[in-house]
Amino acid sequence: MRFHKIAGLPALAVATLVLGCTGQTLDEIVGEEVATLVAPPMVPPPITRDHATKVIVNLETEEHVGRLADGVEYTFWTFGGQVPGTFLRVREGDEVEFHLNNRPDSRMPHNIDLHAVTGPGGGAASSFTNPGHSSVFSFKALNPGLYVYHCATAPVGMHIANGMYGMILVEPKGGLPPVDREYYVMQGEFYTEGAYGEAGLQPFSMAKAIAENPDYVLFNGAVGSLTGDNSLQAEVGETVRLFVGNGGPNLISSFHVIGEIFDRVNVQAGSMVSEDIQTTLIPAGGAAIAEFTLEVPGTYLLVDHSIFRTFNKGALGMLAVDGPADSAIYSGQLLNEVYIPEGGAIQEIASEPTAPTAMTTEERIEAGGRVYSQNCAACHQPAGQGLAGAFPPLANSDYLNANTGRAIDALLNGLSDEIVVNGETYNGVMPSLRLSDEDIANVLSYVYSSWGNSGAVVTPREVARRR
Ligand code: HEC
Ligand SMILES: [Cu+2]
Repeated sequence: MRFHKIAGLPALAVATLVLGCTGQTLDEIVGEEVATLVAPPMVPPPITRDHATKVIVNLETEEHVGRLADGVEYTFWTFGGQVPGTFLRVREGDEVEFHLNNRPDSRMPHNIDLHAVTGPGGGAASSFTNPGHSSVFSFKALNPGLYVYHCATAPVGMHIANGMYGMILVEPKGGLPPVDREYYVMQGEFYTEGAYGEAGLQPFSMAKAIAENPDYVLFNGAVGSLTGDNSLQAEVGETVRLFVGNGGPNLISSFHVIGEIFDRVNVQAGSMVSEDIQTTLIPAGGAAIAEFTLEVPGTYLLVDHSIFRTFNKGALGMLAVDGPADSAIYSGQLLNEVYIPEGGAIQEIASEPTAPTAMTTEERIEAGGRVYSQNCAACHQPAGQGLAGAFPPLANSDYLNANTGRAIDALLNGLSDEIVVNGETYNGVMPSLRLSDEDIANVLSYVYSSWGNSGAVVTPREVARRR
C-alpha cells in the first residue's frame, strides 16, 4: 500500500484524508549507501543528507560464549557479535534494504522484528534465516523515532533473553539538534541457572525467565561494560545525548542518572519532548532519548532506579566527566567511587537431594505433564509436534522410541550432536535443564505415554544409574 504525505504530517494520520486526491507521493529515493555499523556504546554519525536514499543494511546474527561477569560465562545470541545489537541510523523517508545474514556456525535460525517497520511482524516472517543463509527484505522508514529491534524466532523470549535486541534510529527530516556526544545504552535481563556471580558457563534458565526473576539486569550485556575503564566520557560544558533502550525481555526500566537531571527527554523515544526529568520509564521493547548538559565534573551513575537491580544484579553504568569544578553549582565533597564486589551477592546453598517417592505410573505421568509444560513446551511445543528446522518432534519420534537410555542422557547432559528424527536432520542445541532424577523420570514417562509414543515408563532409579 502507498501512503501520501501532506505538509510533513505523519503519513498514517492523514492517509484517510487524502484517499482519492493526488497528494504528494512518498519521498523520492536518490542514490544509495551502505549503513555504517559501529559497536556500542558508540553510534554512527548524524545524517547530513537532505533527501531520502536507499540504505543497505548488512547485519549478521552470531552466537558465541562470552563474559557475563568476572568468572561467569554465557552463550550469547547476537545481532552483530555483541549485546546490544549494532545501532542502525537512517533518515525518515529512507528505503531500507535489510540483509540478515545468519553465520554458518550458528546453531539456531534467527530473524528480526524492527519496531520501525510498518508491515506485518516488523519484518519477522520475511527475515527468517537458517544458519548459513541470508535473507533480504525492504521497508520504508515512515515514522521518525528511536526503535527497538529484536529476534522473533520461537521461543521468542529465549532469543531475546540471550541478547538478541538492539536499536534503529529514524532521524526526523530536519535531523536532531546538534550535541557534543551521543551514546548507546541498552538494558536487558539474563536468566541463569546459577545465582548472580556463580562462576562457570551458566545455562539459560527457562523457569526463571517464565517467573520473570532474573539473576542479572544489565546495561550493554555484561557486568561492568560501562564502568571503570569502559565508562562513558564527557567534559564539563558538553551536552550528551543518550539513546537508551530496553530489550527486556520482561522488566520495565526506571532509567535514571544519579547526579544529573535530563534537560530534555523524548518520551518513549517519540516526538513529544519533556523537560526537566529525573527518571524516565522505559518499557520492555521501548526506548527514550535523554539529553543533558554537564555543569560540574565527577562520576555520574547510570542506574535502573528499581535500585536492587543496580546494586545486586549489575544494572550500573558510569559517565566520567572531566573539567573545572564550579562551587556555585555544587560544592560538596567529591563522589566516592562505587565498589561492587563481583560475585558478592549471597550464594544459594544447594538443597539436599530428596529421596525418590513411591508413585504410581499415573501419578508419575501426571507430574511429568507439569514438568513438560514448564521446561519443554517452549521449544518442543505443547503437543510435542516440534518446530520445523529448529526443534525436533517428540510426538511419534523414532529417535525417542528407539532407546530410553539415550533420551535420559539428553535430559541429563543436553544434546548438541547432529541427530536424525523421523528422517529429518537436526543440528541444534538442547540445553541441560538440570532437572532432578525424579523430574526426568516423570517428564519422560509423560512424553512416552503421549502422542503415539511407545508407552515406556522411566523410573528415577534408571535416571540415577546414568547420571
Ligand atoms: C531450548 C529449547 C529446548 C528445550 C527447552 C528442550 N529441548 Fe529437547 N531438544 C531441543 C533441540 C534443539 C533438540 C535437538 C538437539 C540436536 O540437534 O542435537 C532436542 C532434542 C530432544 C530429544 C531427542 C530428539 C527427539 O525428538 O526425540 C528429546 C527426547 C528431547 N529433546 C526431550 C526434551 C524434553 C523432555 C525437554 C524438557 C524436559 C526438552 N527436550 C527441552 C531443544 C530443546
Ligand atoms: Cu534469534
